[in-house]
Amino acid sequence: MPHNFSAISGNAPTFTEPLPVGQLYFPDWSRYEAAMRGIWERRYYTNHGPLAQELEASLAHFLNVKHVVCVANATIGLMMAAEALVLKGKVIVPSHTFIATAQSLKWCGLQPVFCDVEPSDHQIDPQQVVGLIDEDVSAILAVNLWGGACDVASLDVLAREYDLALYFDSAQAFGCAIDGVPLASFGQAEVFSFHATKVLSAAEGGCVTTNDDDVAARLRNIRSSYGAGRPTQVVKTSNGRISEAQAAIALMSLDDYPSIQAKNKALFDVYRSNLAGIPGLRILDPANVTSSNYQYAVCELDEDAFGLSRDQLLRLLQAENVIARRYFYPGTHRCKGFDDNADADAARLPVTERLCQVGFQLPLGSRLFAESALKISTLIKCAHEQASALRPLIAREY
Ligand code: T4K
Repeated sequence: MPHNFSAISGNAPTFTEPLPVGQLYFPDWSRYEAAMRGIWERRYYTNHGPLAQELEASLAHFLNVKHVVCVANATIGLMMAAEALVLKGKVIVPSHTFIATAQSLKWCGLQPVFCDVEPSDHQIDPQQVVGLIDEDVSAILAVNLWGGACDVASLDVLAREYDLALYFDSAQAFGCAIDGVPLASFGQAEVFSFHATKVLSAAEGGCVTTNDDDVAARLRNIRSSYGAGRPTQVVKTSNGRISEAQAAIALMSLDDYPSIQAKNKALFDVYRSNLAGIPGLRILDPANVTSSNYQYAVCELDEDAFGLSRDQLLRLLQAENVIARRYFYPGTHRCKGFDDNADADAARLPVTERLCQVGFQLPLGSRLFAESALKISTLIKCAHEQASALRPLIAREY
């Protein structure tokens, strides 16, 4: 049977340019130039400058939260949050997340206790959290994944019942809301990423949000070696400052957020309607939120029903310049530094283990347009229909 994949036959790929995952927002050049000119004129690069202050105020308004502490990236934001919450011992955290979530705990001398996620939406499983609580656990670090949210209400009840700190890695959840309440004021703190691949971009950057005055004061002192805000004694300080150039990009990105979100949703809808009904393929809707940033198109692939494995499909797509990627691989519990009890952890993490084999992300962001999302969906449909012809042509190795 003939097939529709040109690259595998040695011809030019379907797309001339690689289509990566990630938002990759670049503001209009003239706006960027004007913003950089302002920085030059003020002769002020960093250290809580006027643009950083404007960004914090604008974000506090947008997110409806009392304190926004902007930082150099979300990884350092997570480290600062753990310090500001004065955590000790063990912290319950999902393994199915970007490695930075657990790494932030390691940098703070805390021990991650890995928890599984729900098969339906990939969010942390509150039922399993309960079973993992012992006297050494001081906190739950939950992750709001894929432009959705975990079961925040159940986690909140648990944290209160067992007197644990609860904070959120909301790196992927900027702009999302639960019943109209923006993610930012849940738990003791939330941490957002403004990396280039995120829906709000500072190129590199992030913020920690909280409604707690003392946590905010500690965060500001940790961020800047006592540089800004009410002076408070803290055990560790760092350099988590956001520069003026980063803040300038983030402000432009915030202005453009409504149109970015709308474009994401339109692209997501193209995928959702055109991938529907393909045997073995499932695209995840953002979980537990009343509004989503739709910054990710995350899928699962069942090899038996689809006819090809996830990795075989990714090879085919990547050859066509569709840089779809497996996320997350491997599970954090199998990564160096966290793998001392990998097999025992794996036995407790069956959903995470499965998702490492079947989960992937499709391109979605500034370089993608509806026509390309449609073409990608068609390629995936053809991959299923022509699986038996394609299978011998695809090397099994990822
Ligand atoms: N917690 C969670 C749940 C997270 O998802 C993340 C970050 C964090 C914490 C930590 O946040 P940060 O400390 O990073 O603020 C990316 C990002 O580096 C990372 O921010 C993100 N999550 C993670 C899920 O993905 P990669 O290695 O998968 O993506 P990367 O940088 O290779 O970019 C994707 C594609 O975009 C590539 O094909 C190349 C292309 N690209 C990338 C950049 C940066 C461009 O064409 N231009 C660019 O400027 O990690």
